[in-house]
Amino acid sequence: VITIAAFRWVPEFARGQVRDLRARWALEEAGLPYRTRLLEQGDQDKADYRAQQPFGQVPLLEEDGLVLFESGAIVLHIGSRSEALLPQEPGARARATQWLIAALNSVEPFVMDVVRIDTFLSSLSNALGGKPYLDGERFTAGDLMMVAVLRLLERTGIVGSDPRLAAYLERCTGRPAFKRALAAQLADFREAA
Ligand SMILES: N[C@@H](CCC(=O)N[C@@H](CS)C(=O)NCC(=O)O)C(=O)O
Repeated sequence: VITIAAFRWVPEFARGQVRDLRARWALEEAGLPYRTRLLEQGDQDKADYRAQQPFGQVPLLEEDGLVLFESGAIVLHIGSRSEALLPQEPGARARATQWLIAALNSVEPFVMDVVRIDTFLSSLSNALGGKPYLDGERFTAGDLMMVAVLRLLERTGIVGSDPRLAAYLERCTGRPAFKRALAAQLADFREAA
């Protein structure tokens, strides 16, 4: 029977998102029974697990001596046994594989950046704390660059969801020097139009 390695414990926010779900879902679609090997804290760094999964991650599939890691490889392997996941017809099979690779290679890296942005922005917000600027009472080049970067998110509403960062952004972009710089850039574009 197929065994899928998964973590026994993860923080609340990760529950329902850990990548062994991809393997479990594929097995459910394929109608294949499986059992789990639940890793205790620290198991992922032990030599025996690393010998099977070099990166110490989940999922890992084991079946009759076959050991596979990478959720994509696992789903393709399960799919090779199920028309529900990978059609027999070669063109349709190739297209299903194409979309699986698109998910992992073209879309997932950007999605993961969005997932991580919350952590980084709340750390930044905590670093700012109740101060007007990152280093305290006075504006520095650090604020200039931080705000130049945060402004890239202007159209997303992400910064606006943190009132402290939103106020910081307003404070910095309200500076006369910023307004002059922005007006000058936009004027150059207007002239060129
Ligand atoms: N590319 C791998 C990524 C696996 C992965 O990131 N697994 C996470 C859980 S969702 C993990 O094991 N993280 C623990 C760690 O990296 O130490 C896959 O798709 O299988």
